[in-house]
Amino acid sequence: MKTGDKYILLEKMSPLQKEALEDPEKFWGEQAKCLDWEKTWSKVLDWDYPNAEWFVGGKLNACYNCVDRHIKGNRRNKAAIIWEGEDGSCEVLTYYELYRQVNMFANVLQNLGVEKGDVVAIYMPMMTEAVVAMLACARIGAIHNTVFSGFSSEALSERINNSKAKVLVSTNTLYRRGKKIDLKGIVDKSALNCNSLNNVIYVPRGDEDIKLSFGRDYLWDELMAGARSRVEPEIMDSNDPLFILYTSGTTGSPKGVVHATGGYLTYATKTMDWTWGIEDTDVFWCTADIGWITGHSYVVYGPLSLGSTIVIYEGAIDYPEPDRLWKIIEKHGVTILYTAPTAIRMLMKYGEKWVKNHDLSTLRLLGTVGEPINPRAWKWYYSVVGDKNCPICDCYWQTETGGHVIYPPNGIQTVPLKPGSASFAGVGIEADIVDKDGKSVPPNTKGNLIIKKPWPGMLKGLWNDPERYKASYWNKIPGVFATSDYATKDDDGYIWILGRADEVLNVAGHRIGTAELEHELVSNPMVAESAVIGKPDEVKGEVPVAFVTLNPEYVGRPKEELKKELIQYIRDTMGPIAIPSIIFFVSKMPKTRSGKIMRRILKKLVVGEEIGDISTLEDTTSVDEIKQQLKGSK
Ligand code: 6R9
Repeated sequence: MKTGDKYILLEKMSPLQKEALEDPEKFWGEQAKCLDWEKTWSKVLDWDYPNAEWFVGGKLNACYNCVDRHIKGNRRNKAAIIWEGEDGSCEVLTYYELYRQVNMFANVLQNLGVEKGDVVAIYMPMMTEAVVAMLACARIGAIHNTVFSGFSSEALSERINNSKAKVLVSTNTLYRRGKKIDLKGIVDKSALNCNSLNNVIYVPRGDEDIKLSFGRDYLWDELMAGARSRVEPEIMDSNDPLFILYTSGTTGSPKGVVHATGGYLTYATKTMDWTWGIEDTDVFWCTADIGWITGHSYVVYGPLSLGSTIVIYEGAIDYPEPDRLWKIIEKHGVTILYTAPTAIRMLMKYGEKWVKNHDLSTLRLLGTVGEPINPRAWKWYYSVVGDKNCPICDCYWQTETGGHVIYPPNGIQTVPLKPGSASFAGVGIEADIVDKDGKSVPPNTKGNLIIKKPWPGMLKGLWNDPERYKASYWNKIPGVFATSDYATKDDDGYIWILGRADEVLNVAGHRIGTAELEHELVSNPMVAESAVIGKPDEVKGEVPVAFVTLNPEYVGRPKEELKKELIQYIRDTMGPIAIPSIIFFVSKMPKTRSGKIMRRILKKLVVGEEIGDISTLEDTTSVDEIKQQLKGSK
């Protein structure tokens, strides 16, 4: 049914998409003019498979584009950031104020010896200073490496060490659900294992004294007090790295995804506009944390490059009451809300009354990202939250794609929506669904989602690991970019994402590598072997379930005690988001004769599906044992 594709190309494609696919280089060359360039490129794309260089020879500065150019125009006094703390306190930063802070912090970094090409780690919750720190890095050509503030000290050290970060920007305390979390304690522990790290800067939060380690630690406010108020933006090559962001892969260690300046910023800016059709009066609230890619492209770079007003909220969206999110929308007049299905499902559980008590009439668009949205949550979002007035923009993309790749382009044309489908490939994206040999599959058939040609938001590579870059994205299905997601196309050409094709779980929209979690489990002395699978969950989409065999000396110990210890261990080593929802202690794993653990069988047992033929198993009694345990756990 090749005509299926043609139908979409002819009927549903916007003139912009036609232009983009007919002559990509001409098209992207035109689009890149949305940025201010210090020097125009000599070539739009240099494609040396699998390495792409975008806007070759072009020079620009990302911070200049997100800040300076707006204060020169009429956005000088426009709100850039509306920040709200969990305790209800608010702060508004105009573009001029943002400009001042970014300049001063850029100078602070310079004074600590940070130079172009150095890496600066940022381990902060949602505070304005986190955005300031990112932009200040971009201003002086330093590469930021943001680490989600819910990660453990070990995860932080691993990311600092792998990127050889020189400076870390953090805070002493994180507020979550009214509780204080001692971030400084985590940083102190982590810093002990980081040789490259010279300095830590703390933004003080709360009124406790912060014990500083002499010669290493500084307070943000004190350094800012002595900083110059103007730092010229460093003129960067379009292909210089802008940031590194670590994400879970199929093997043990996280992958350091690198995005380069010109291509990434062009793509973040354009997709921001194509998706939402940004207007100057919009108040855009993307609830993602800056520790994830969504926080990079659609909290910081996309909106600020367009001179938008963003909302940043520090705490939990259902604290102190389930209507906190709705309250914030009402209070700040949010026009576009961009959040995750897991958040929608959680808020839906609290019930409609919490929504209906608030005037949400400012909303004009609603977005979702991070995982497939189930039609029930979609419909609730559409009718209860949006009052049937706001299209739902289901945006599919990845850390690696830099920006949305499958999404309804509200800023350009309206497409009829189908609950649960992210609709069509975005402007300039040639996506397809193929079998393992790269052959297109017919409509309504499950296949691998791939992208055929490079696009400006595509990752530049993996930090210091060109081989892994090739193997992870370009060698799976030769010649094309493999997303590692399964998808299908329906008869109307709508794309439906079916979830990860690799061993990566999607827990509440966060990527967790099963291999990474298994690796941590077996590094605990109690554990001999481990296998992790994902179990569907009503709110989080998916939760990790761990199977563990114990080392002989621990076999007799009470299971509850062991469980508690292992949970604490995972909390410390990976952070709370990776904690398994169930841990099964088994005496043996179901394995093939060649000794491979059959995770497929474990998964079927947990979700209650027929396990089918188990003749390849070495010892089928392992399955009976697990069945017994599952009965007991119900
Ligand atoms: C942006 C982000 C990427 C993985 C991706 C896919 C899943 C993201 C989705 C979606 C269905 C959507 N995903 N958006 N699945 N519909 N709208 O989440 O990046 O953290 O790298 O995760 O998330 O499985 O491969 P990242």
